[in-house]
Amino acid sequence: MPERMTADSAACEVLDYCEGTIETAFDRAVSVKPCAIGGRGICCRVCAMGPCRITGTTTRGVCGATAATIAARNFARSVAGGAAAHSDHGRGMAQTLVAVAKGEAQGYRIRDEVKLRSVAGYLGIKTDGRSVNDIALDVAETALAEFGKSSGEIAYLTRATPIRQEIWHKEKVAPRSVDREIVELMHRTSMGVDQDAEHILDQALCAALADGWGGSMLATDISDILFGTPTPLQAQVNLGVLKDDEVNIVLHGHEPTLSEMIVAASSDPELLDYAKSKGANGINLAGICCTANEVLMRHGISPAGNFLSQELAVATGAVEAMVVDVQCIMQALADVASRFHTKLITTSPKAKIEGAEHIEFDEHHAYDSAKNIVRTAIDNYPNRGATTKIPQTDEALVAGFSHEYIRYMQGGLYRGSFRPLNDAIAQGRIRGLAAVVGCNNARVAQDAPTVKIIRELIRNDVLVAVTGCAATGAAKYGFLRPEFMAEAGAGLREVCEAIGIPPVLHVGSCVDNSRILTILTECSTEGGLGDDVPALPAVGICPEYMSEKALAIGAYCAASGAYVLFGLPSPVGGSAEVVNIMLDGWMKRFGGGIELAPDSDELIMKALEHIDEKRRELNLTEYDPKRYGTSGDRTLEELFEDVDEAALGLYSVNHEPVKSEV
Ligand code: SF4
Ligand code: MSK
Repeated sequence: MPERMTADSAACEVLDYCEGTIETAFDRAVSVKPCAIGGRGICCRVCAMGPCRITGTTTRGVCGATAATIAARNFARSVAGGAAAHSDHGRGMAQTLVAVAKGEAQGYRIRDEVKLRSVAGYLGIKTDGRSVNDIALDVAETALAEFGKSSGEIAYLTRATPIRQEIWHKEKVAPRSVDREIVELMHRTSMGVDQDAEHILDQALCAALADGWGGSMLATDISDILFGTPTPLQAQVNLGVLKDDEVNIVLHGHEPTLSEMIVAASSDPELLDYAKSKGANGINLAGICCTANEVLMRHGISPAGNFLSQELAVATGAVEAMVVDVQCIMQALADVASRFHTKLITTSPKAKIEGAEHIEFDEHHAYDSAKNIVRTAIDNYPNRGATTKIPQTDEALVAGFSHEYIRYMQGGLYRGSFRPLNDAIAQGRIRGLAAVVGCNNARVAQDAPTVKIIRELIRNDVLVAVTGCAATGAAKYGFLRPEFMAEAGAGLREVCEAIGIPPVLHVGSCVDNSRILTILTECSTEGGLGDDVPALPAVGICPEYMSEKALAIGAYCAASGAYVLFGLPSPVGGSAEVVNIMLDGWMKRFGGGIELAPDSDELIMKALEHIDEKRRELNLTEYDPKRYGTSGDRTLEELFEDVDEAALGLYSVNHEPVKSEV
């Protein structure tokens, strides 16, 4: 039975062990039947005359609301929830930056001054002759205003292409501020307000844009300022990263503020000695969900798994503490933890879980909070059972491809640009770009759609960027190793091997989908592939979405001109009108739209068709999978084996052609 629920052999191993004794989300997905009406977006609960379910001969709610209004309202409220979650993360980062700039945040410092200065530039803040802390304070306070101001516009909108900005203004979806647009969306979707599906969805796009180009982008930028802009580094992934002889602390949730301090505390000599005094050989950190991505990208901390692995990590019996902050934390973790010695520790003033121990994190005393948490985990080590069930499964990965690094790797510090990438796309070496993002969902086999889609895309010479739990999913199967080239098409392989990158680039956590907006904008402004995002041979795919945040991301990507495919049945499937607005309607107005298809083969086909259509519209070389033969390093090595030594002299050791004497 576990084999059907996950593609991950480590997860299977733990599920086998849990079967019949420890209940997990994999079991509840079988016992809890989804609601067929709510699942299609046509159950309305916004007033006490309902819930009104539009089914059978019922075509309107008690107030007369139609299926289209109800489905649009439901979708819009999900976007509001998702945008609020990610943007509140961004606000938290800005608040931390205020404290750091004022010298009131214990343990933190500004690690990336270059990024601070470029963010100051975007926000119109002067930097010449000013101290780092002065600039940082202005950046933080201006960023905080981006959440609450009630007039003007989100400042980062100017980072989009000029055409995109014009479209947003013409279509009246340019957001004023994050809170303003989310509040208006909640207002407009309450009983008896906005009752035109397209008009409701416009406000959903507006709130989503406030998240993508506001809250989330600020979250990414300020994280980089405080903790460093990611560059590639190596780690391992999967449950096998837990250690039998060390204190295992799993960091789970989304925000990097506390986890950064725990990383520091875990190498504190005093705590390492304390761990030894309890019989442990060290302190081992691992991550789950997007906290995992944050500490992976900046410190090489290995992820133990993605969303559906959270209970399984505890069920290994080897976790002394699972430390959680906000988002994607299953309430059932407390039950699973109670079956073992594991302490579930909540840390955010925003989130408590019954049965968990609450050690509230305070950024003003961050290092003390972190040490307290690590000490609690160490104290728990002697309580571990005699045997653990850690699957001996892990996989190597390379992560940390910030958009700054992607630019850098294409020419270095002084000549970095997106030109080589655009050229490779124009020549058909790279057929197109795809962002494969999002969650796990217990309704589908963990990782299976994500892995299938990524495999087919790279076989078809599509360069893939991954974020969130899809990134961890891809990593588990080796896609994030530079040596993982066997399955990539010849053109893609040649480009990746020349630069030394894997065919699948780990771009970050869920809030870092904002980095994908920047990458798409850079490709558009570099030239040669049109002058705005809709012209690019590029798609976004979210094969296993679960969270409202994924819908907010899909909405801001669509409004930014991207064609976005989701797996799973449509959450607006009960209204053909809404389905049509979100695809054809948005495509006509914004050049991007959202389409849902539960079948992975269909998603792959639609993605490749879209890429090829965009190539034709740009008059690019027609993509031919055979054009680059069997190009790549292996072919070059074979070539060397076949030629004599004199011919080998045609090449220098670094494979650069040198002048022949002949
Ligand atoms: Fe029913 Fe209308 Fe109330 Fe929704 S708003 S619950 S459709 S009466
Ligand atoms: S953690 S939002 S399950 S990607 Fe970002 Fe994973 Fe989705 Fe949470």
